[in-house]
Amino acid sequence: MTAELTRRHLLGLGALQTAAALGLTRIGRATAAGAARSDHSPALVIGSGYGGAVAALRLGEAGIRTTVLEMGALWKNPGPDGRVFCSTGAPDHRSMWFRTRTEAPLATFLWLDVVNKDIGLYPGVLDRVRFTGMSVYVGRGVGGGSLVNGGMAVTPHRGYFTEMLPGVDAAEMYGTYFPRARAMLGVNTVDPAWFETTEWYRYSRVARKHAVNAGLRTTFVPNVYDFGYMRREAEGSAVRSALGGEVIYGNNHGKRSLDRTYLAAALGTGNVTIETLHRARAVRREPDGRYVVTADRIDLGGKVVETREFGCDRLFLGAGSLGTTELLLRARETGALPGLSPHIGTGWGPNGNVMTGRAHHLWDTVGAHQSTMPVLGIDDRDNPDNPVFAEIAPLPTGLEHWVSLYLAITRNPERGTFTYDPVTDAARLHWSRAQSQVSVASARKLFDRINARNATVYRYDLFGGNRPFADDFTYHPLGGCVLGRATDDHGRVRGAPGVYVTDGALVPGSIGVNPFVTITALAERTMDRAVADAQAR
Ligand code: FAE
Repeated sequence: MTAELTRRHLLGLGALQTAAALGLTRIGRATAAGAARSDHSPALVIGSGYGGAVAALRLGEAGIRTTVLEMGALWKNPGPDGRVFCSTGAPDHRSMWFRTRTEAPLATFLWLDVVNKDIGLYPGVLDRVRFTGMSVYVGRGVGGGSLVNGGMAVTPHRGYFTEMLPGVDAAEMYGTYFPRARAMLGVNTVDPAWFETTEWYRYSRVARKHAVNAGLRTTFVPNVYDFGYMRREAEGSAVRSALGGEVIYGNNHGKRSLDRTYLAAALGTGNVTIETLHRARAVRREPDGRYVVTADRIDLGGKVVETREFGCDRLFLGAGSLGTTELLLRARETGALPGLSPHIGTGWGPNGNVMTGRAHHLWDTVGAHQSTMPVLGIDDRDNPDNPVFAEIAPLPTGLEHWVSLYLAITRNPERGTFTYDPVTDAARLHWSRAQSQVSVASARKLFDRINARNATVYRYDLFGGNRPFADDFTYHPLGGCVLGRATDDHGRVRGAPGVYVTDGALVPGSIGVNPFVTITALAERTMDRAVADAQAR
């Protein structure tokens, strides 16, 4: 990290803390006393996840004044318990986006309704967006998915990347953009010697043993959680986060989420302002070629307290696969941007996600202590008959439960489509349970083999409906505005000059591994081009 970057990070972190301390919804240069509220910026970014954060930093660095609109909250202020986020074991109003009850991926344990809890309505950090046959988990807040995800930072195999995105120069991606993304995100790996001995990863070692018994290979998975911090947690010299059951409702410590990396650096340029609790809902183009985004500002109860219009010369969409697709689909179908491509809304997929659990023999204990950050995956990606990457996931209940949990990433070629529903003014996903069966069949092939070799069985008590496979939700929504189809090969939206897509909507439904490194690297590539476009004007 260069000195300049460090200085920027510090300045940006200061801006975030100041906004939190003062209870402001606006973060950045406009936080300064007396700064005028400006609703026109040369660049406007929607969303502050991976795509939005990369856009904000690279624009700010280029000296382009930029506003970021984020529908979620800034997560920096501790609650009465002294913590910013709640844990998975004791969720409260901070856990979920305007819900009265949590909707965790695991529905039950031993068929008992002990996982989900009643909560108060609040702009909590995790959302579950429900469509028929598929629901999609997403992060809400300054940092998007980085606030709630498992931190696994995986670079896809080059062959599969090229198959999925043939219009992208792979040499440039693997030589420049993937390394740049990993460095900026702060990717690190667990110390193998510590991994082999710590009680916190016994669950991974047991699952590895069973995979190896079945002739399978495992691989260490890099992560953005600071493993040095995790070791201090284990030694008792640091406050527990990954070792304290924190993950899907946020990590209070240890995780290098985007607010600590890209967004801090973006704010530190002095050119970037983030408007939180602002939900963009419409985009139109003025006769002079500028874009105007209409956004609702909501309060902590979800009530719209103000509707604002933000003008810009260039618009960067980083609202995630669902958010970006919905905004463009609505703009096309309502006639606001009639020239958009018919490909908007197509090419969506859940990255072949399937979750499953296996029950062990009594002697194969997984340990009551489990780190929430996965570090090992079953890597059968090179199997031509059934390529699967299955991360060994934690189930941190604080008790021995003899369960191995997995998130399998299969290569499902099925794709879903979004249409615009004028009655609800929302995008509707067309994805059937039959389409998920392709992923289930692939996961079943892998785990049947592991069960057969270890004389073990599936768990039927975890996902509701006595199902051993959860095929009705995804953590990895991808596509909807696919690179090279809805956009050109550089993320420039066809039919809307000056509009760019920088997020997971660009990836055509599947990438074979956890996606945020790919999303970040593609965003870096898009922003190189976008900044060059801006400077060429
Ligand atoms: P994303 O990070 O979702 O950011 C979009 C942002 O836009 C969010 O902050 C939204 O609140 C905001 N937004 C949406 N609509 C609007 C609007 N209309 N107006 C204003 N703001 C808006 O998008 N991936 C990995 O690679 N490794 C993992 O270990 C991993 N674990 C995961 C665990 C969980 C529980 C979840 C939910 C996801 C996980 N993922 C993981 C997926 C990863 O977080 C996801 O692919 C990225 O966050 C997607 O990045 P985008 O920039 O596309």
